[in-house]
Amino acid sequence: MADGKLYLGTRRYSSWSLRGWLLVKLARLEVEEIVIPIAGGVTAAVREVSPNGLVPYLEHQGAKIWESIAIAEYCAEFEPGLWPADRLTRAHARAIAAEMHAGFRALRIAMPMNLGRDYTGVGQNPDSLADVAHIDRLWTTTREKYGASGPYLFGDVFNAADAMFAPVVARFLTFAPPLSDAARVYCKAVRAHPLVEQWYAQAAEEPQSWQLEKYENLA
Ligand SMILES: N[C@@H](CCC(=O)N[C@@H](CS)C(=O)NCC(=O)O)C(=O)O
Repeated sequence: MADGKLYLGTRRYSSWSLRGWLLVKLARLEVEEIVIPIAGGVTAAVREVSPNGLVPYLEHQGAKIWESIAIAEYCAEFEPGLWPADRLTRAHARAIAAEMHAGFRALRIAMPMNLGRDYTGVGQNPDSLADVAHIDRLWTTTREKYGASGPYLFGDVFNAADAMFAPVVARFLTFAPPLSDAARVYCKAVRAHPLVEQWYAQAAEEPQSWQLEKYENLA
């Protein structure tokens, strides 16, 4: 019996839904997943259920949580390993996760998530490339300092920071902007994570009628 509901948007496109879903799965919350096909702007069905009119939106054991960064903190109450145990390392993880939540707008506009297309070389402009370079540096310096024990940002555990950046990995795989070798290796590791694999597989099964012209013809 489910303890609540997780509202998501079209898996193929909804980068924020991917974050929320990964966090909920990593915390092993038992919720019913409700996928609403998004309209590519304002989706009436999302507005009807979600307090901020956006997905992801989580209802769990009486708690109502929107905004993916708040979902991360809520999930970490059930699975503390979502953040690193060491205080200073945890501070860094929270800082980069929050930076992702707040920023990289140029990248998000120029390279919208689409799990089913190859848009190699599309979406590159000075602002989006500056975001790409900044993220590459963030990943590389984080992995150099904290990631020695494994392939993820903080080593062998795929944590909340990885969940926040997973849709960026998806964008980089679709749009193939210039990346360092270290960033490429990180992208491969995230793509190979079983939950990311599951999300891609479920996205591939969505009805074609959910696809939106504006995201399918960027090239
Ligand atoms: N800041 C929000 C962003 C959520 C967001 O923008 N979600 C998009 C889908 S990726 C959305 O719901 N857009 C409205 C719609 O499609 O109707 C969060 O962190 O959860």
